Amino acid sequence: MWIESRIRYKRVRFASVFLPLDCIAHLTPLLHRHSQITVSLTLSVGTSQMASALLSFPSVSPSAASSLQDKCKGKMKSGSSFPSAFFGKEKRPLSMKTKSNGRITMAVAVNASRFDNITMAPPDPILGVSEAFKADTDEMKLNLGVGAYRTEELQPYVLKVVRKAENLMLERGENKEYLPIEGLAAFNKATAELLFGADNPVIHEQRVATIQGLSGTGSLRIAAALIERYFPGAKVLISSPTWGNHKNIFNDARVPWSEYRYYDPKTVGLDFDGMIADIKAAPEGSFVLLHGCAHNPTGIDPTPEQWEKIADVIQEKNHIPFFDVAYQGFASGSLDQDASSVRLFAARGMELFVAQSYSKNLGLYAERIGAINVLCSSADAAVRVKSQMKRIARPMYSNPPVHGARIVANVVGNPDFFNEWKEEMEMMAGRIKSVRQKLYNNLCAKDKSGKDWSFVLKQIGMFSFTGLNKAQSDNMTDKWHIYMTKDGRISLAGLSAAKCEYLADAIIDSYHNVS
Ligand code: KET
Repeated sequence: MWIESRIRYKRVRFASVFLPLDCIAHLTPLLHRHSQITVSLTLSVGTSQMASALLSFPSVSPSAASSLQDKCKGKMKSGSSFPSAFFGKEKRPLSMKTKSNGRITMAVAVNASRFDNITMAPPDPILGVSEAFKADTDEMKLNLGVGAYRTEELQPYVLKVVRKAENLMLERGENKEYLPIEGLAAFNKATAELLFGADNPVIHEQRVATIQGLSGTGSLRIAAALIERYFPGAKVLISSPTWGNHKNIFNDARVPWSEYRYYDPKTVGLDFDGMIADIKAAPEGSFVLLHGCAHNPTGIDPTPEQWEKIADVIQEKNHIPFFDVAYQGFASGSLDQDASSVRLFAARGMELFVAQSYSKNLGLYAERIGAINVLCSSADAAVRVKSQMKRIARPMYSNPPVHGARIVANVVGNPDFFNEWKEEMEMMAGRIKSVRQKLYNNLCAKDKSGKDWSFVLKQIGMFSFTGLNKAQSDNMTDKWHIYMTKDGRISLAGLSAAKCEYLADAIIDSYHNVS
């Protein structure tokens, strides 16, 4: 018996052949291996032979078989049937259609998935590093990938003041009702005041539209959606390099972006002239994404004088500054000092965006607490902007989580807690500074090549941008079990004093012995 077989791959028919029935049986294992292949059989034979043909497909489900029987009713010769014993246990979709000439066509889709065109995504360049670290069993392993603070024992740290605020919340027995779309009012007030300063006129004039966001990332994403909706075609200028997720955020929001020069590998410092030239050259009315403090990944910030000049050119070009403030208080140890860049722009009467995060400075990484603030030129504009941000948030995640918002509101709202927080922040920033110094001392003492390692001390914040290239960074991981991002960034927040010497050895080896 010959059977017309149409073989399809990913819905495209690429073969139509007549095969002997025996051959169909040989096809079955192939179909199992290549689950995307669909074979349609057109049988121009009696139903008993058809039953035999179905035998070749042990994966056809009994329910599908009986539905086939139903559909065949009246179209097949009497006495024919499809015993369910013919069909195996595995469930496979089966459909068939009849043709007027009495030929019966079966399409047997063997485990064909609708997701066949979805390829494997690459691991995340930052969070993927933690996954690889977990899988390493070497006892010297060190995770300097993600920017997350660790104790000297390299353990995650929950701030004492956070524990106190949480205990207070437990005592009060607060409920779990939905928050409004814009988040917790006490949090929104506290976060805008922390950013601009409680006595800043922009607060009293109610010119800041603030909504609680899903930490820094979610807040940036809301702003990106607002730009896409209300500034169609406007470009976002992003520093080169920048935090690995910025481009993803704007890509997903379909906001075009381009880069401005920022880091100069020759001086291991700021390419200030390049930065200014690129901001000047951008189309008028672009958004300029700026790291409020502790630039990630370089650890290089403009000086106060340079900030003034950046503000000048942004104003000149009618651009809109868009600050990402993920490290307020963590860079210098002072909340006010780390907000000075944003305040400088606000004092010029500029309209601007600021995304805030409490992941690092309050150690609330997993609580996903942050905010998006839009400073407008009038209270009326702020009300309208806020209403539109709520409109964006509602279908995205409806309303934000309450726990982290209450922690922030309680810590900032209670003067004792607030002072304790500042002390703990200074302690964390201080520990990072001390391992930075120790790493530098070790690099200088151990490396006899005369290389200038002083950039390690000049950089600020959680990270050091080592200048190691991808091959050298791979060596750090493969040979020394030190996990870091492939752009050469190391998180000093994940380094202990005890591991500084080991890290220095690894950097020196990678720098000199790998090119
Ligand atoms: N902005 C910057 C500059 C930043 O470094 C981070 C996080 C965020 C925003 C967002 O953090 P969130 O937890 O959404 O509030 N950076 C670290 C973690 C990460 O990549 O998600 C990091 O660079 O390691």
